[in-house]
Amino acid sequence: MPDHRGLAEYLIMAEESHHDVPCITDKIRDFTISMGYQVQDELIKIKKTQGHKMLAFKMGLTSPAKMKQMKINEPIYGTVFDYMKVPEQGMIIMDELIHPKVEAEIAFILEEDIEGPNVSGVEVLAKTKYVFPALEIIDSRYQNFKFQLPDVIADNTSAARVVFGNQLFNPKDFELDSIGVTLTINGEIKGIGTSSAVLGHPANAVAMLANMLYRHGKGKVPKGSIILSGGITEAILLNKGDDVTAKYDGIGDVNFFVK
Ligand code: OOG
Ligand code: MG
Repeated sequence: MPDHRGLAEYLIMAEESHHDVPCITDKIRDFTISMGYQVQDELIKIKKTQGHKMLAFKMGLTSPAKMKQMKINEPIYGTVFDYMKVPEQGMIIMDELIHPKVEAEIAFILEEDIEGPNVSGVEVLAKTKYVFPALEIIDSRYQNFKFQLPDVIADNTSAARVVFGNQLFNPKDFELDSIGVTLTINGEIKGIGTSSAVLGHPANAVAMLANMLYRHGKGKVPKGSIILSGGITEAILLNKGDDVTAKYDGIGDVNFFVK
């Protein structure tokens, strides 16, 4: 059995020192998905004892663009912490990160609990209070941003920073599966997509989260939870000086700078 706690500390050390590390699967050939989630659980425990609070759940690898880019075709979940939040029009600090990339997502806030095993996108929509646009800044702790599925799960799905749009929207007012998104850096278009890329409808990613948590014996997704449904376009590498804006049809813009 691998030392789950030790591996979680290895990844937190990489995050805190802003230095990438070799993949776990390079060292432990038979490191499985289930072990990956056990390391993630330890990592979350350590973060909580450090005083960090959970801000949101995140789903990852939910769109063809992301699955193709990372060469992994299975969705995963992780946890976003309070210290990862950067205000809209705020600054992310390059020197605190390793090789960050940005991706445009749609986030949900639940009005009621959802609990697996058979949650559907329709149920999620009925139990969603608000949706809003969100940018996720992912930062793999692994060298060259390359990993196998169990590695990225252990690494809390590369979670690093989030920037939330300022306005909340009622999901009933939108066709949530046909929101066009344009990701622009320094005035140049870097990514274009439509929200249907996320499992046909981003609510399906939230349903999948509930069903996965249930399968893993982790209970429900409680009301009030924020859930990031996964990148719509492929993730774009960031550089110092970047001015990043995502424009979402009908639900506004999200912007931040890289210092
Ligand atoms: C894993 C995290 C993916 C998403 O939205 O697809 C993710 C990675 O690509 O490093 O957050
Ligand atoms: Mg993401």
